[in-house]
Amino acid sequence: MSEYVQTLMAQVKGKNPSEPEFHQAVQEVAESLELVLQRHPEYRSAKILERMVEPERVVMFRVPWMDDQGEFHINRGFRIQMNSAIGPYKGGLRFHPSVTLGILKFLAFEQVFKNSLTSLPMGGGKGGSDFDPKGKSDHEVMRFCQSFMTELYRHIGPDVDVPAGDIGVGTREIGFLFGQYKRLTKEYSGVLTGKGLNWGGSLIRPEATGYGVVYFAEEMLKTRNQSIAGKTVAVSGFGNVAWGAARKATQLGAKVVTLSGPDGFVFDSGGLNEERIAYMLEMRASARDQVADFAAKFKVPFYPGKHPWNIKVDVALPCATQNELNQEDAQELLKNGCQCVCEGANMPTTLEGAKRFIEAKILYSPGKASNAGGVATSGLEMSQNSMRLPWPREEVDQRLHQIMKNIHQTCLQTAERYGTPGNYVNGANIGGFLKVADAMMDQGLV
Ligand code: NDP
Ligand code: 2IT
Repeated sequence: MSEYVQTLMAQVKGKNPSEPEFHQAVQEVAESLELVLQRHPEYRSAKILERMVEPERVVMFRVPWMDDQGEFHINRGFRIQMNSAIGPYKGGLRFHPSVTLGILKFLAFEQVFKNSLTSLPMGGGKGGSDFDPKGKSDHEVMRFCQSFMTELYRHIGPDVDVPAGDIGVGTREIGFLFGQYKRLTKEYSGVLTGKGLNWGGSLIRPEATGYGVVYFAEEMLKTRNQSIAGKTVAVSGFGNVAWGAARKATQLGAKVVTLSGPDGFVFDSGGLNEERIAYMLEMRASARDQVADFAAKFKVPFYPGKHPWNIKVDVALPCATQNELNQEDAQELLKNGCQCVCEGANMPTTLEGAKRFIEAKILYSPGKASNAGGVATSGLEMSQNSMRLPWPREEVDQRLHQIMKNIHQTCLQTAERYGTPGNYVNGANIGGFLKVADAMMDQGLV
């Protein structure tokens, strides 16, 4: 670590104590950016990175709600408006008991670079709550969402800040949030993405993140004259992103042999098929939050409390959550001959894990590049809402595919240009940074 990064990290840690995930995300980016700051001292003297680690605005609020038994509950709501240099704040909402200010700051920070990479005009933001959707009824989720939006609505808008889904927030929650926004503002607008198809949503948005991950993996494999067809693939998670990734990888002829949940992982040696992929949606909707149900239904082995990284696979797609793949897991994957790790989740690999992949020179892409298809398709939803014209499935899918190819090219070319060919982490961080940094320079002291 250079002196510059050390000083920056000391400042970030001092100012933002007890936010280890935020420190981790900043450190990864800062280490890549050293290459840029050496060549462009103007960014350094304008303190662009120092500005980028400070959110433009943080909103934190009380979310009171009542359960079906009449008991009161109080959760905490957040929206981090990180950077609006290239467009309105854009990023998901996460409902999970592990949500803290630091988790959302790491996600908002990542989102700034990711959204820039999509080449669409979107700034970065993230929000959510420590609300636990597990085991809650539809009515309880609705009351929670209505209460959450009753505060959030005054801070967002179609040209201000456009939230979407993330862990624990899917079409059902977006529906309840949208309904409440409309009641409070009298406005029917594209203030949220991930909407239902009948009320302003875009075709392909539910599939987009996972499909994009696989499109990106395919591009990476192409650089080594390979393809995902015929490859054995480990997927973690069983939520929205894991579902899309499993579906597209299977469609393209890969054999997806694992899924995971907070309870452990399943090993399906024959590979998933349509019926099993459809069952992922049922599992998610059940709110039971366990992948053991899959093992019971299809009579495949279940490994409680374990991650799927000790299985022999060609490709790994971590699609569950942050820091789910550590140094030992990385070594295990490498030992078993894994050639490609393409992140679907945000920051699923620890810094040490990522280092192992980079040293081994396998194909390794950070989530901010390979999972950008979700927010890119959110951007396409915003365009369709503004035009008041929906595009057909093929058109959205084609655009998504092209965006993923472009992001891949940006990463590859940028990494090369900055003297680290094949390093997708540097490519993504630098590629995402340059556009935002230039916009900030143009806009004065913002
Ligand atoms: P879902 O809620 O659909 O699924 C999340 C999955 O991860 C579930 O299996 C969930 O189980 C598991 N999970 C969540 N938190 C933890 C935890 N602390 N420990 C273990 N497992 C956990 O979310 P998504 O599929 O939407 O999101 C998955 C990842 O992809 C996240 O990192 C998200 O930020 C990222 N992402 C999502 C996008 C989107 O458009 N939805 C776009 C780009 C990235 P459980 O809830 O029981 O913990
Ligand atoms: O992490 C992410 O990129 C998302 N959860 C999607 C954000 C969005 O605005 O679609």
